[in-house]
Amino acid sequence: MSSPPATVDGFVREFLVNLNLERGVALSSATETDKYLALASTVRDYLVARWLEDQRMQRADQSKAVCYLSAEYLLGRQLDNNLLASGLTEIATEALAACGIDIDTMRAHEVEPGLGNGGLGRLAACFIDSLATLSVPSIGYGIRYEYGIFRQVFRDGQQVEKPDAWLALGSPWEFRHPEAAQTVSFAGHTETYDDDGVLRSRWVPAWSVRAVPYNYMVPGYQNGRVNTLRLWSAEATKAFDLRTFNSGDYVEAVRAQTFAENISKVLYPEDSTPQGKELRLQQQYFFVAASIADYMSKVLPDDFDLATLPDRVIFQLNDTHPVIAVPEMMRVLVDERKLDWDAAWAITQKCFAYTCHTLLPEALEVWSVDLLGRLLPRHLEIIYRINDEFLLAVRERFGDDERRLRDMSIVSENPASVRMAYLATVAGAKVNGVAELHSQLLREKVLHDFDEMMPEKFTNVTNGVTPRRFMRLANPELSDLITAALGTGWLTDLERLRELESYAEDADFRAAFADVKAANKRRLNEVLLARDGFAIADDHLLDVMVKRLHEYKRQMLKVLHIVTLYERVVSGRVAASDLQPRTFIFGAKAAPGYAMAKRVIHLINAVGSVVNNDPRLEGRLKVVFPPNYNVTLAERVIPAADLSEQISLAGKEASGTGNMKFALNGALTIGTDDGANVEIRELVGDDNFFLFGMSEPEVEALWASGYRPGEFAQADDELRRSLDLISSGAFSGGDRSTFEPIVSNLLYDDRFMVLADYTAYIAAQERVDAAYADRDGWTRSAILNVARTGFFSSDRSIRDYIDRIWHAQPVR
Ligand code: AZC
Repeated sequence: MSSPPATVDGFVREFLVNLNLERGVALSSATETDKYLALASTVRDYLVARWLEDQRMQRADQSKAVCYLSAEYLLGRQLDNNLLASGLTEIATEALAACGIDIDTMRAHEVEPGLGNGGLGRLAACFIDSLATLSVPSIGYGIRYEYGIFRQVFRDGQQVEKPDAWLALGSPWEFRHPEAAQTVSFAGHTETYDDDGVLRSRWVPAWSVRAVPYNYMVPGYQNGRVNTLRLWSAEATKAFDLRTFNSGDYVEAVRAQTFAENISKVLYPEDSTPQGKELRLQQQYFFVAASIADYMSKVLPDDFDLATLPDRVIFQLNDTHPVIAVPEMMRVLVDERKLDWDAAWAITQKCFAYTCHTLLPEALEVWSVDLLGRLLPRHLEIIYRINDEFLLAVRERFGDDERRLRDMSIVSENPASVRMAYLATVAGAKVNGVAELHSQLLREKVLHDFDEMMPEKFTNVTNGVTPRRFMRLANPELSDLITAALGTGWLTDLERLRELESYAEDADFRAAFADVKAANKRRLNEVLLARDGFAIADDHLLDVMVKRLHEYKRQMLKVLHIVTLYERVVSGRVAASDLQPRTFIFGAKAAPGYAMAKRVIHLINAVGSVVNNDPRLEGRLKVVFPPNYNVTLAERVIPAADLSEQISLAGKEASGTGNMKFALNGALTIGTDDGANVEIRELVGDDNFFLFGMSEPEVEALWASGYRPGEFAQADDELRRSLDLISSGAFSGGDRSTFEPIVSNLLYDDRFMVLADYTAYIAAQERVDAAYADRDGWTRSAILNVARTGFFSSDRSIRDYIDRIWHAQPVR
């Protein structure tokens, strides 16, 4: 098959055909939705031929493929990315103009698929972009949630969650393939049977659902490569339907259908704090079982020698969510393909690798033996056997070290549960953290015993972000400025940004760079005015903290900074005219069940409404908290930012990826020595980064010596005044109880040591003000941030995965 001609006329013709034949409307009567859907189909038409060809090659080719297993893909809008990748942006713009349509209204019409919570899901989206751009044969597997991450609204300053009906306008980027459905089973019991003289186990499930794939094209950046993202949707099986319909119980049949379809209904909105819900385990097994069956049946030839499977595929486990794939692979190999256990285990251990994204113990998934046994009885048996054999190996190596055996057991006692991170570590060929410090702490702390036993498994791959979306699309003016200086090619070879270093010394370039920043602020102003009615003043330093709301990320430290500045003025110690004008932007969703995080959201809004309306501040401080921070908003906020807030307690943020996006767009970072901040600071240099706070070893030492947050409040007058102001009801209409739990938590518990880092943080913010006063010097630093952070392209991350873990080769 061939693509439509890549000309304006060709595009117009294809667009009108789609409008007429797919939407059944004429241009004169088409709605915005009709036009948007026809436009999306048109862009798709240009990509399909390459896509089919790449799928054919992948089947024919013997090269190794990467199957990225992730429960989340936080894709963001697709239209612009697909236009850019296919090189059609200009043609499409002109073609639509010829039809009287402004392409920007089409862009704005798209609802982003929010099929992820935050960093982990967005990382997966960056990775599939880079895999395609590097021409690595790969498939992304995941879940097509009918409802993605909830839409956040504020009522009286408090978060309210609304369902995210992202499919309501239709989803033009997907192809449903019912003929490629897989059956996924659950529950029931296991039994042994005599298979021609061999005693084997098998699973007799109680119920099953149909997993229907929806395929999405993942185009590489202007390289003609189109990979696949395959998201599974749950439907009731035919057999199930028939049986109940035949029994005449219509209502029961429909209920059964709803039950099955619940599995892919909604994304769990917990980021880093899994709830151990049965439906979540169903989701996890549902998508990995379908993905493994899909890969084995659709991609591999029928006569395939399973012993060579590790030469053909690596399944990358994006955190613990897909780890049930390990016993599933064993079940397929042993029970279905009848391999003996040792041969199957040897294969399995080479086919999986595991990425850990956290250090918080509460974020490591654990499933109760009881639940696993009920839902996946055969898998539980397999896990027990894997564990028994593993503990034998531990005993062989370390003797009867009961402490070690207990601490390393995949199955823990009281309550009996399965530690999925341990299962992944035992099964995986490699285990990686997502930034240098994180990988080091993983080895030293979370998985210390495993590192002692099998150090060769552990490696690091520092995260990255796609420069196509987060530079070229989000910041077209900066991209043009860079291209004018360096020529083309840097978008796929981001280390070339280094060549900008000399431009930092060029006054004209600095002026042009500052103009771009100013233009991005004006554009953000327009977006926020239209979206939420907020205005951003041109002359304010734009200080941004956008990320999930979590105590370890320490939005409270940012709040205390704002309250401190406010208190200085209202108490008369500082004149408003002496403040550096600043606008603080927050963006953050809280998990619906996370009470403290929701209180902090309430407090930010409350502080904002007081600060923004107090005439004594003369408009010099402004707090802006647009609700429903998502990828689309990130693409507007990040390019406008001057200051990037990366202020987690050292040792808690595995990597961060927002930190990279800000630096690449010329914001300076104020941050702790945590996650990838460490690597950003090493690259940009101390002069271009505002470091503050305790290092991870200092945090440990303070814990060990007995942390008493109250002592820090006693020692810093301004800290005490700020906490008192919050307690006094100044931000809650005089009500002292509203924010009391936040203040007491800080004074008496403060797990994330906000008070211990407060003084250093305020001092660092003063250094920020001083630096910003020299605007030209600031711009110079901003340019150096861009020039020196090309390392954080997700293309580099993917190359590291290839070299250190996958050993798969790009196919051109
Ligand atoms: C996040 C980490 O918190 C963040 O630091 C990292 O940048 C990101 O993954 C990508 O690696 N983790 C999660 O979102 N979720 C879990 C379960 O860790």
